[in-house]
Amino acid sequence: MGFLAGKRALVTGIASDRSIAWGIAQAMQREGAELALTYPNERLKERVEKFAGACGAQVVLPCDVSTDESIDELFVQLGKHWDYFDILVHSIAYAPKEQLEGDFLENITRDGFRIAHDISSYSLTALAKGARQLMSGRNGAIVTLSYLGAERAMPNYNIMGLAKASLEANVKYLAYTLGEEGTRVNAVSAGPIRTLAAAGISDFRRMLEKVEQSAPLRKNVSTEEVGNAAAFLCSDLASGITGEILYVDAGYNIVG
Ligand code: 0WD
Repeated sequence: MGFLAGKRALVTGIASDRSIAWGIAQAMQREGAELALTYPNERLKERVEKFAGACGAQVVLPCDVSTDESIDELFVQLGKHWDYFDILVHSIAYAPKEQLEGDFLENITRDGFRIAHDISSYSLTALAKGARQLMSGRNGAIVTLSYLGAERAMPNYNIMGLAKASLEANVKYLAYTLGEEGTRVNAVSAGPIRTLAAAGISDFRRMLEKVEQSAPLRKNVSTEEVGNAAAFLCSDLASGITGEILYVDAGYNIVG
């Protein structure tokens, strides 16, 4: 029996078979969880439905985290299928592409700042707010995805570094707030992985090369490795862990 047997997990952020959320969904399914998936727009609907078929998810619902209406509707619709659930996976980030390259000060705009923080950090708060009732009192767990650029200035990551710093603070405040209800909140800080979101970051290839050369394990991590860690964090095996940022980066954060 898997370590997530009997748990229900809502997974956001699957956009392709390279998505970190897909690695997480596969690990959670393997460990016995029942899944529901979301898609952000009509363009991705069919694709996410295929992924749902592949991981046995019976519930597939729209959710664009840029509006409260869409988030409210997600939980109304989810409530028709599930009267409770245990796990929320937040694997969502966005910033306009021109904000993710070159001179940070030259390229940053008020609007770029707002969008990056809204979609990449506030969306976690908003989803946690919407999920609160359905998750309360179940030893539930929320997990999100961060990156080392939250703590260190890195070339091209720019505005997303600020948004990830906000996301990590968000994890701690949510953990503090939801702890009394038995819900734990953690982040996985993943090493670079070539996904659709990563394609928006200028010179991403250099980041991959640097990790491969200098990380203690001399390799880049896979979505499977990130998925396994996220599944663990959301399981009862991690019942003593909350407010934590867990590095799954082949050890890169300890060097340099
Ligand atoms: O190197 C990497 N790939 C790393 C990614 C290293 C460390 C962390 N991360 C983080 C990302 O910042 C993000 O928070 O992992 C998370 C997942 O990203 P990913 O798996 O790398 O990228 P991707 O497969 O593109 O999934 C991100 C998805 C979107 O994909 P697209 O490609 O359509 O932008 O976030 C979702 C969407 O599915 N998304 C939204 N979902 C709902 N509403 C929205 C939105 N408004 N915007 C984006």
